[in-house]
Amino acid sequence: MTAQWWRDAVIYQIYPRSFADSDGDGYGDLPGAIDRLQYLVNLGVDAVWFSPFYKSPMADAGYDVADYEAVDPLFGDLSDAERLIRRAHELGLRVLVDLVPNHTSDEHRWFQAALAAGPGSPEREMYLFRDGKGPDGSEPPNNWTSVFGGKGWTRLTAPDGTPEQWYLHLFDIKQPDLDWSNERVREAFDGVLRFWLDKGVDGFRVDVAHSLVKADGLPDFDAEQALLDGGGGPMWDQDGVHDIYRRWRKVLDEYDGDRTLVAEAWVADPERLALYLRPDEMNTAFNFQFLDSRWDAASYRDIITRTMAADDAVGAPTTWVLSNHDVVRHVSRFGLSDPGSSHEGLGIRDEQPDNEVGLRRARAGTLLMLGLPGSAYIYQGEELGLPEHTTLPDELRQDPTWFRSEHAHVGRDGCRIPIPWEADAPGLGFSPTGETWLPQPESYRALAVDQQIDQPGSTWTMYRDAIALRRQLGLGSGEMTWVEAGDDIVAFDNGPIRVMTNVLGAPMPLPEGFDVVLSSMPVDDELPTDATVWLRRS
Ligand code: ISL
Repeated sequence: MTAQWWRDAVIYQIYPRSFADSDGDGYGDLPGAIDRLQYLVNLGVDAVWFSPFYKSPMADAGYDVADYEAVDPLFGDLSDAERLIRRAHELGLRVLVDLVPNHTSDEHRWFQAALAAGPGSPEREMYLFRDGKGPDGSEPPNNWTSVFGGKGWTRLTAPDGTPEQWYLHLFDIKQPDLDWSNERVREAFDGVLRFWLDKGVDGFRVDVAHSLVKADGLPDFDAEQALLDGGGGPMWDQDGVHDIYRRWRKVLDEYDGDRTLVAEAWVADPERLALYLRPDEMNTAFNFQFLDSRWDAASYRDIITRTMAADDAVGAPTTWVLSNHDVVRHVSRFGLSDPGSSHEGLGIRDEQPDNEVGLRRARAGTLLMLGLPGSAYIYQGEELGLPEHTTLPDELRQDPTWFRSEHAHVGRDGCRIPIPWEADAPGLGFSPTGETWLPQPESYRALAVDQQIDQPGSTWTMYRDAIALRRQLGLGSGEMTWVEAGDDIVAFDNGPIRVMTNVLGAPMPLPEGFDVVLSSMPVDDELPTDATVWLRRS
């Protein structure tokens, strides 16, 4: 593999509880994932990113970590994680793990020690405990809210029943925020990084990378004004956060083999996001502007141009992504009237998506994405064209965003359904007993892996061919130049390939002097609406 492999890699996100179950309890696990690594080799990806598999009470599906250096029994044990890393490397796959530094679980020993030690103790200073406002401290310390809904603060009660201090949680009540101005916290995470680097991981996906540092004094703020000002508020994207990543870069650089950091940072301004990618910080950051885009050619051209320019300015590659475990699957998103409204199941509550249109656009969007220079992320199941599960019974929902938003958001369970491996097996082959922690919709049967693998025209085969061709022709490290082809066409050259996506335009004749090497749907001499072609000069 090449040096700085992360510049043009295709990385596959495994959401462990929904990927493959080996022990029959209905939850995916690490041994199940190990058994399926060959599947990823066949698909042709370079690396795998695992969402958290650490010890956790699972209030936020593992993003509430109770021990960063232990595997939750739901997924296996530490020796399974070691075996996974070893086996992936034998197969030529790199491994990224998820790092959740903004908050711990309230069941983490650091938080438990902070509770026991009481106000003013060094243990409490690892988190953001504050006295409440008002004469009896009964008002929260400021007006911040939780991303998942409700107040951003919860008040403690002492063992004798008297109300006590409040602690900040930008997410669930069970996810107290750490105080990153505290050197003890920084040192503790140096240790966590080294623990996994020593085990051989190739890098980390950094959860909510833009939230670790909060503005001094934790000031009240006007959420609407902050949005108008282009920022999210005093808890997001503060300049001080960059010191942390400079420190981590140094830790990673102590290790050989191009270890990498990818930022999950919902920073809307591409120039601000690129600051995370300066040479002494992170290497890549998900381009969520691309994920959030309307199905609109001008919007794609604008986002691609601006992000690549901002990333080029700091010498970083752009990182493309269309789906992950937090957003409505892009087959269904593209089948909605406004694909931009994808977060926490928003937008899908009152409108059933048109998944037929959505799948056409999803395939077109994928060939657009994989034709661009930079790295790209694939979320498990998108290579099968899986839609969102939009008819989950409410009583089965598990995502805290559903509960905490008081059902205003349907939550993220619908994009986290267990993968269908075999059409005719119980539980679609997800687990040996047929158990699945969430039910699969009937539409998943025809989309199962065994129905699509190596089948001409299937979504799986399109992904495999695109990944192979992209590697063979060096598209990931290519130079792209825009081609003028009309308002509704996104068209560019990348090395020997011309990529053309017809976004809502009328069918258009293919340019002369080119052969089709790959297309998102069958084409003769016309490029249909909602389709992408990869062309090569004949
Ligand atoms: O903050 C946001 C918008 O500004 C959110 O979109 C937020 O960045 C996003 O929800 C963060 O997600 C990550 O952290 C969460 C976890 O629930 C998600 O699964 C994870 O991807 C808390 O750890």
